[in-house]
Amino acid sequence: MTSPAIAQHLIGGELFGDAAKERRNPARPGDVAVLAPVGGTTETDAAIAAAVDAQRAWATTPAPARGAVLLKAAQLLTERKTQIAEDLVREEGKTRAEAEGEVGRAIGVFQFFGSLGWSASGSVYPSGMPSTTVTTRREPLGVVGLITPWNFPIAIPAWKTAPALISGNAVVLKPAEITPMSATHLGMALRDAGLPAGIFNVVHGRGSVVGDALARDPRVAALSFTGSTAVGLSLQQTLHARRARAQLEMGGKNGVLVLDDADAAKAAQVVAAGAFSLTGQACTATSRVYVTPGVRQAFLDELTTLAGTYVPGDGLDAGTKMGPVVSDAQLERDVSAVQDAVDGGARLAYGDASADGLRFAPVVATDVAHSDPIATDEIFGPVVAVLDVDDYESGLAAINDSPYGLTAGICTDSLTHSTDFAARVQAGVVKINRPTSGLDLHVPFGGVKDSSSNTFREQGHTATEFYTWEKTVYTGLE
Ligand code: UN1
Repeated sequence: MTSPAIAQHLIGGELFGDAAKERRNPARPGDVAVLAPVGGTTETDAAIAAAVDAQRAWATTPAPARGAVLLKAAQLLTERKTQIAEDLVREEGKTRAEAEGEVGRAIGVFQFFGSLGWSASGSVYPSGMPSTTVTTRREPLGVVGLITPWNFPIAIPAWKTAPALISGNAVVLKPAEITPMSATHLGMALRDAGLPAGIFNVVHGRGSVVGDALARDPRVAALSFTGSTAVGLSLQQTLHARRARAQLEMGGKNGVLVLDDADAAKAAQVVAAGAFSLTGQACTATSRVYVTPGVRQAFLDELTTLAGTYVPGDGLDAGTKMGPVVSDAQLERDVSAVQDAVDGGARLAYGDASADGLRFAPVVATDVAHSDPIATDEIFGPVVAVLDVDDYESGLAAINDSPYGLTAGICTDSLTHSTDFAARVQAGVVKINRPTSGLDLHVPFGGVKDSSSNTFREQGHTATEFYTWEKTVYTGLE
């Protein structure tokens, strides 16, 4: 049996912490994947203080030199990729291919933002006043807090941290409690890359303690959060009350519309990948599908066949296509969503409400009404509801009739329908003949409605806007 990985706090450049809490591998209950410390307000306060102390010197370091540290961190993550991915599988459960893809994404993120150290970040305007030029500069906010979820335990911290650092901020990260090792790896890579002490800090602990302390502390200028809508909206209240900037990426109930003119097999592949990859544990996952009558049966036949290929197993075993559910609490959500749907009259075209440990096979539910919870509430598991609609317009209306608006998809050969869908669907990301999950790292990402604070986008160049404010400088020339 492999020994446990050791997660630690990183505060003021020091890695430390006792092995207070164990996290077991969701695929193998006997495997203690990680031992981690549990921090509280003392550690959070120390991390914020270290960040405040270090930030000014970092902000005045030339941007290309800041970028060089990020590029070095990318190189170290590349060298350590196999080990990081293995630790990620053991703590989170996803497959090795998914974990390696995720670490690869974190590497790409550091390469992208590291390179931005060389790019222009302000504007030059003609002034309306005589002999004057006007320029703008983007100033860092200072110390920023990051609260990140367990489902992408290294990619999400990376894509919040890199734009914050390249912009000259210092960071305090509170990673999800059940995936402490991935954030520790990120901290070690940044420290070993030569990032000055205090610029990137990691505090492990409970969201209601460490996360709350970050949201309340007046030294923390902004907070970027990815997680549930309930927690996000409550953090927003706290941040709003002290006029701190908030970036919230929250839940989704991502719908796909499959039209008669779609190829049934291709549409099923798009839906299966969106619904069952990552064990359905992505806020971008497909969880409701609307089909028009002419394609319904062929699509369902293809989808149930594909569902059978997602056999839940140990993510470290070669050939495993789908890992286990992350935790007992998540399994309980998955199982009760399916059970309630059956009690409400749904039919299960594939799967059922049972599990073997945390191994839970995909579920395809049909005969579901538009207002049934399985069609309206986020589940975060490999469960997809298939609903009948008469035509394109009623399908579009059904997708839009939701408090969420993160991603949405359409499967069609019609340019007219796909173009109209992209224009009218209420979602931050639209996928045409592609799975709702799976994002490029260099383009904007975010949702609308209850899925997002819908202010600043994550990812790509625009991500730096959240971590900076724009200053306007008038210069008289004579
Ligand atoms: C993806 O679909 O590739 O937590 C990423 C999440 C999202 C990221 C999804 N913030 O699932």
